[in-house]
Amino acid sequence: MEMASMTTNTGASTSPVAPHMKWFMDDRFGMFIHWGLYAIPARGEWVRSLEKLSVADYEPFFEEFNPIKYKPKEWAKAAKAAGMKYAVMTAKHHDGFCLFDSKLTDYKATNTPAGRDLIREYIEAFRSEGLRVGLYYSIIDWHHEDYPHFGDKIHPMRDNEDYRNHQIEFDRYLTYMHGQVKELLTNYGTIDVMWFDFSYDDMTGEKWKATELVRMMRGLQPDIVIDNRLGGDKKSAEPEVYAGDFMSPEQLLPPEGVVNEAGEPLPWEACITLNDHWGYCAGDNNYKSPKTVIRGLVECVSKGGNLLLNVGPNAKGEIPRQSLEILAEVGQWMDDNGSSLYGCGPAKLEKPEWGRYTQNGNYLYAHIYDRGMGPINFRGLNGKIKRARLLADGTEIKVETPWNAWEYPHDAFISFSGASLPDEVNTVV
Ligand code: FHN
Repeated sequence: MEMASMTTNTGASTSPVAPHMKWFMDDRFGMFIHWGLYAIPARGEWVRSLEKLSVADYEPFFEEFNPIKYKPKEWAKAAKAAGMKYAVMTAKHHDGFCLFDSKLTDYKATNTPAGRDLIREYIEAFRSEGLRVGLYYSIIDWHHEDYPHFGDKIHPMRDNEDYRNHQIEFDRYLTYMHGQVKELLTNYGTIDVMWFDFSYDDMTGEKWKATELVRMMRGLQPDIVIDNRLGGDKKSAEPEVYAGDFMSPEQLLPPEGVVNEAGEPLPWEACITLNDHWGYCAGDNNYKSPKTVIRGLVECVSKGGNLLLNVGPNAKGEIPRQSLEILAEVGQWMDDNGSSLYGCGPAKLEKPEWGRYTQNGNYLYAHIYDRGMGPINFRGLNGKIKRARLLADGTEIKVETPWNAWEYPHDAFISFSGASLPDEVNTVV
């Protein structure tokens, strides 16, 4: 993918980032959806491996899968109301079950009592609500006969010997895997994100024939955004073709932004669960609060990244009530304050002790967490701000004098909007 220097929202040039990444870096907030047969045992998406379930043990779930309450339009509306701009849904997870009508396997949703192409319905529903659509695709496959297993003990191949001993079959598996990716990029219209999962140990890069795979993908959909989990070194000065378009930290927010060897900022997206599991887990009520989600999203954007927040629908096809309630509250905050995140990135200012800054062109946003009782000192900005307002309701803020945040009822923050910010304040996205 040719690398062209790209101006950010501020008009300032920044490190070379492919033009097709602009929407991704503007939208900032997406919904991750882990759904499949594992929603029936309801003990997370690794249940088959962790409990060493054989093909026969797992088969009943295939025979009974019938999500009668699956209404993807409701999912899309919930994502949109939460302020999410894109989604990524599992087309196939490690158990090999395909939620789409693949012609390359019988192990698919259209052959279960569901009898539906669940991915096609997801894509149509989310697009109709104006969200971009991504697909998660597991390159690990515990079901495919040519993906080497060890009896009924299921775990990915761990070393070259396993790979060498299974080369012939594995090449057949790669033909299958590449073929399914081609189906997904051919039969479902524009796909905005392809989220592969995952390379490990020496099972990386060309072991997946990743160069051939990505070249095929770019031939079909040149502007598709691809994650970094086919392997390779995205931080390298010369990343491999398959090194992907963004880094994908998981269940953590990087301490700083993510940069390459040259110190240039890289696109990144933190994928985080709402409770403790990706796939539906009936007993997991350890949900993050709306405030935790909001502050996590603000932190991502303040460091130049995105947040992909996961929901795990149940076997009936419903997003858990607790998830919906959290998303709705996050959405109320986003209604008032989303402009401080969409199209924004880091401000080239030291992180203030009371919270975080984000910036978009001449608009600087102060996210004030510690409202304490002391006056807030906008260090280095006093006297340089044209106008300051509370985003939630437009209240004027006079920042020339020490600003007493506690005087305002809002847990929000202010937007310094003005014709010109201090010269030293430039955005690096
Ligand atoms: O093994 C998967 C896991 O089930 C889940 O899909 C996460 C999401 O990023 N990725 C892998 C673990 O890193």
